[in-house]
Amino acid sequence: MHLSSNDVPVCFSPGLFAPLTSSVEYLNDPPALREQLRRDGYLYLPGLLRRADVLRLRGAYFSLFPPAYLAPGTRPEDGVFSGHIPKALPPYGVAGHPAHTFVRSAAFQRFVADPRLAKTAEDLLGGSAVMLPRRILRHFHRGSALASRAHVDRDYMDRGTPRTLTTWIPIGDCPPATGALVYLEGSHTLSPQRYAALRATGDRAGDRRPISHDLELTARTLDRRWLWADFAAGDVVMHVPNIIHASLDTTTDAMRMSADVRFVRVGDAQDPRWLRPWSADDGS
Ligand SMILES: O=C(O)CCC(=O)C(=O)O
Repeated sequence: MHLSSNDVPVCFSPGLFAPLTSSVEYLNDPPALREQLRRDGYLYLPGLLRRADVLRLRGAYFSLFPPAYLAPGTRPEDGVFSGHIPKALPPYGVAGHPAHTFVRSAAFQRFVADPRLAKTAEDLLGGSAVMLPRRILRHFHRGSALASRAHVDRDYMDRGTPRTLTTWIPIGDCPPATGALVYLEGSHTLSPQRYAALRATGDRAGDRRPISHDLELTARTLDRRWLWADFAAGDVVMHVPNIIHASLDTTTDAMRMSADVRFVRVGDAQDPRWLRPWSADDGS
């Protein structure tokens, strides 16, 4: 398997990659679930959501695009890229783009309000929780060589409580080649000093939040593996704000679509930048 992130190759070898561990068997045991999260920094919950609900949402989103964007003979819920980007499409995620419209839609709001997500978040946070209103929809197609750089969420939400829980939801099947999320094993236990030097090697001068766009360099420097899964529609991963994670480039015809939403305990300070619906140009 040839993988890359932001167009930088990363070798899919046992020295650099290992599978995520499922915690689905602990779903009815909140103390055990919390212990898994404390230990691993993430919880991989295959099949937490109904596959049909996820695929319906995928279909509703891709129906907002001009038909020429989708491969002939495929359904919107397949989300298969035709290779043709309609000229009239505004830049990704800004007003007028379908992703901007979609996160404000009733269908999306209903989907993220799934009680299974809130219940699991409350079990993990140990009390009543709220979902922050800034909910991100990410969609990449092959050829864009765009992915999320290695980062920790805390660097993007450090004006509120450190007790946050991120939920990453692939909206469709998402194997590594479609651009899956990967976690750096045990990296939530590292002091930020350990990866401070990596930030200087990044490709985003002026933005100190990303750790690196080079996943192989990150793994080798920090001497740990990237944890991956062959995500299917319905799977969910939850993670703590200080685990290093990133995503892979989309190289399949099937497009990568996901949502990431964050929970905090009721009464905890909420970062003011996360109180408005997401827009790709909101600077956060
Ligand atoms: O979906 C991605 O590529 C990044 C998501 C992410 O960073 C997160 O869920 O915290």
